Amino acid sequence: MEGIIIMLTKKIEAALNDQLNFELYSAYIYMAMQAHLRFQGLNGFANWMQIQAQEESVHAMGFYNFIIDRGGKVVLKAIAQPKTEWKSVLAVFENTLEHECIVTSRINNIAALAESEKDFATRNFMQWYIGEQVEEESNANGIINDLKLAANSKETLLMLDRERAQRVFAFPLIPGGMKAPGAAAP
Ligand code: OFO
Repeated sequence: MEGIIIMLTKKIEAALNDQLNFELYSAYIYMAMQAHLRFQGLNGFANWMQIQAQEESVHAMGFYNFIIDRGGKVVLKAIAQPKTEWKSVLAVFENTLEHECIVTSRINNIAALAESEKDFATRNFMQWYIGEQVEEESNANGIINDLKLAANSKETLLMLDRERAQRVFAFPLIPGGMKAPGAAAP
């Protein structure tokens, strides 16, 4: 059996390619939110979104590399156009949370599919994303709570904006999905 890769089923390969596209779509959404926030002069929140978009690109590459490692074919599809306007900063982050909940249910569906197909390598790979989604939802929720507490206070909004300027990019190390230059193997 040496040298033989246990191939992905067509069903799993399609689901992983769809999620690769959805992660790129996530990056695109957060880039659109970043552009909107920059336009409003909220550079701290925009910084938070820029890092969010960078993380999503790495999440996408995780799927990309995993598909290849399992002997599958990566198929890139068109990325849907994101929204360009939101009525408030709160609306931006409510939209973020809403989007992350959709991502969570998609990730769970792939994990469930992998279990039903007895593809335990894919099931294991999805575990990192399951954990990541807990963090993604909690981060968005935390910012929503802060923004609700700020209510209509411009001073508090500016303070929250400055806080978000502190966020720095940390390369997400996805077990089984990392081939990016400079990324240490986990
Ligand atoms: Fe990829 O975690 Fe957000 O979408």
